[in-house]
Amino acid sequence: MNKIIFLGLIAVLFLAFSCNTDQHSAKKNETSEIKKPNVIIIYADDLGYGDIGAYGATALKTPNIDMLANGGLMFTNGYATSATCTPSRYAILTGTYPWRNKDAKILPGTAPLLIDTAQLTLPKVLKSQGYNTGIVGKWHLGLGSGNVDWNTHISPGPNDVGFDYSYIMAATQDRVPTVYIQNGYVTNLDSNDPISVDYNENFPGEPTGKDNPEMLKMKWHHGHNNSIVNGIPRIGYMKGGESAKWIDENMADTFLLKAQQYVTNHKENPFFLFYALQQPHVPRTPNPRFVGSSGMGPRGDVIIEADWCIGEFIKTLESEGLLENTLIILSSDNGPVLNDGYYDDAVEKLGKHNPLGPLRGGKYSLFEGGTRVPFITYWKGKIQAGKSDAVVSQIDLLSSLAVLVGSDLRGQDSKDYLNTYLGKSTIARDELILEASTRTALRKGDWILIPPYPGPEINQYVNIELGNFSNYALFNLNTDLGQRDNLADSNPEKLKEMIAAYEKIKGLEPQQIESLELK
Ligand code: NG6
Ligand code: CA
Repeated sequence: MNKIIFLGLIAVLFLAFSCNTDQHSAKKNETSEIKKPNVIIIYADDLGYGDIGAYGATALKTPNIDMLANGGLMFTNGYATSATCTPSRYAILTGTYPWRNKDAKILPGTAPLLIDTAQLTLPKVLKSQGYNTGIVGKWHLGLGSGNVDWNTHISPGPNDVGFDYSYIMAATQDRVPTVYIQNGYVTNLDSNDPISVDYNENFPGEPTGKDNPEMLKMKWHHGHNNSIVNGIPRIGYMKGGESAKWIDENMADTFLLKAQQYVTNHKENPFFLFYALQQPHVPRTPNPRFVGSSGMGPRGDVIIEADWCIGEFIKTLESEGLLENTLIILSSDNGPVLNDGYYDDAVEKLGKHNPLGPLRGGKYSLFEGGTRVPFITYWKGKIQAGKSDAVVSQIDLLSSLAVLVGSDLRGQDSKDYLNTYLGKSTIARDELILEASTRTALRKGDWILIPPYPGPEINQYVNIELGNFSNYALFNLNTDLGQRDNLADSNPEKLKEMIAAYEKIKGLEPQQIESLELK
């Protein structure tokens, strides 16, 4: 009797197993026939809403970005989560609002990794669906877990939060260490000339921008007066690593080449590439090929250079036959700034160009100019060319791309707007928290609520209006895109509704609401 049951069980198991393998192979055939699309995010640094031809710039020519904008979907209400870099990058990669993480602010080059290695990230989502994942360019999300030794394997870093391949600069072009790091190792490092980095104290005998102006080829305006690398004074002190130091004027070409190589090496299988351009962040160091190309000095020249890089990169996708199966998303991490710490003629040679377009504020600002950025989706043959006024945010890319690649994973604050990104729907994000250096505002429909914050109205150094008000400010973007008309007093009903919505998202207690109102 027992034997019969046993044999029966074996038969059932055998059937179940063979059925399962049949299903499995059917599924495998299906997926190998329809190859999953590649996903590429091209992420500029400090590129303004008005810096691109398609968005209205006439003095600056950006034909390659315009090709993406005119041949794809150009969003006029696309947002970075924040008006500075680190928090925006944190949000696009984690789908979590940066104000939930108290450390998500502009980081020094020695900061530990900001993203928890256990946290869900966009590259992890794609990896879970069989994608190879790569990042080339600016990181600025911290490395290691404190006291990084730059002379050995640097970890945790991008390769521990979902990227299979990384070729990065640690922080910004104006911060040390001024070296490239490939999969956790500083490239071209001579072990006899080890790197030391300190953000508090200089190393004995090392020149600085402050004390050695005669050594500078670019002068500092504010900050940026610590170690000198390639004649450019930086933020932070660095010693050693001579052979590993980057050449600023070659940075664009270097990142482009690595991005192209990544594509070529991974073209056979689905891949995700985060191509994080360093332009037009300071110090602006166009390759000699681009010097003078804009007539606007280095800031304009590096935008022309970035546009060229994007053109070359697209040519690679084209020649590899990948354009029809690749979704390209182009955006910027925050709004524009002219003088961000160096004398580089950005203000003096601006002429009629307006990097903000119709917006108010700029980088560091709670006004629209801080967070509303160029935002383009392009997919040859799949996305119909057009313009979209739908409110979209980079924070939603994680969950939307999860849907694209067939994953059930979702980010904490990230929602699925895939069809909006693909132009199949006009559904917009209903509520969006905007952030500028830990201050936050709310966009809901056409309305913007800016809570009261202490501090100056203008950052005098960069000459940007920050959006600090002594009381709640309310704007209607439909009638007042430039945010000149504060409707808080004349529209108390709307103000109340917006405050309630804001507090609900931010999760503040009622007492905190009162104290904010009284400020
Ligand atoms: C600021 C720097 C600015 C820029 C910014 C980061 C000074 C005075 N200013 O602290 O030059 O580096 O940090 O920019 O040091 S971001 O785009 O990476 O957020
Ligand atoms: Ca930036």
